[in-house]
Amino acid sequence: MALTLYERVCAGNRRPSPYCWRARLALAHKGLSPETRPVKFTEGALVAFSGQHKVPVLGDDDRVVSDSWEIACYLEDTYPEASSLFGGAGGRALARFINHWTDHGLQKALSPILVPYAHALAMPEDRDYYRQTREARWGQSLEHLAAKRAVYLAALDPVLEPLRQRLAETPFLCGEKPAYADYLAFAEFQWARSVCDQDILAPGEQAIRAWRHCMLDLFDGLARSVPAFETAA
Ligand SMILES: N[C@@H](CCC(=O)N[C@@H](CS)C(=O)NCC(=O)O)C(=O)O
Repeated sequence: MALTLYERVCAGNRRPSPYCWRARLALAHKGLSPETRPVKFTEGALVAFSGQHKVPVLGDDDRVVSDSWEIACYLEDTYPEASSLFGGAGGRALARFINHWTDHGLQKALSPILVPYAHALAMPEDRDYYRQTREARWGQSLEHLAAKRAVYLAALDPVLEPLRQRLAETPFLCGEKPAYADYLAFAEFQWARSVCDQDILAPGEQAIRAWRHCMLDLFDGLARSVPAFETAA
């Protein structure tokens, strides 16, 4: 079996992509260690064999899967004997809901805070592309976004409330042990840790902090094993 994960790489070998962290953690959950292939923002052609240009892309012998959700479902269905990512059909449906909340809630709130930092840590040859695409997406300059950091941090606060509430109840979103919903939300914090030297959590954010530390320790410290800003942990 030859498993290959194509994932985003930035300056200093940083691995900031939350989508790629979803896949990395899902693979680790299944006890699988892929070979990783770094892909710069301007190297989308490297994964064109998957029929699109985004990462993550998983190669499993002659099978190719793109999109983090498709990868999670592929792993769950192809490696059913390993620990479950979802815990059954109902769990899969709820994990998909958390996927949508992460994309349209958590990530949407974090992006205007993190994008200016991510630009500074993109590969030098990727920076123009990153600036152009992100400024088009946000309809304003990166400098404008950076100047409004405090506003965006205040807007993040209520978005974190479901995490706060749930993590005050059990150590992980999925209960006593982590599973895919945890990887979905945690992957966003991996992005923060990878690019941002400022702590995005308020000092009193105990439950989310404790969860992040547990998540960083999983799989022999897989999420700690990449270059990052400890100040943001
Ligand atoms: N829905 C996809 C989204 C994948 C995605 O947007 N990946 C980013 C990782 S940085 C990407 O490749 N972006 C390409 C770009 O910004 O040009 C998934 O869940 O995997």
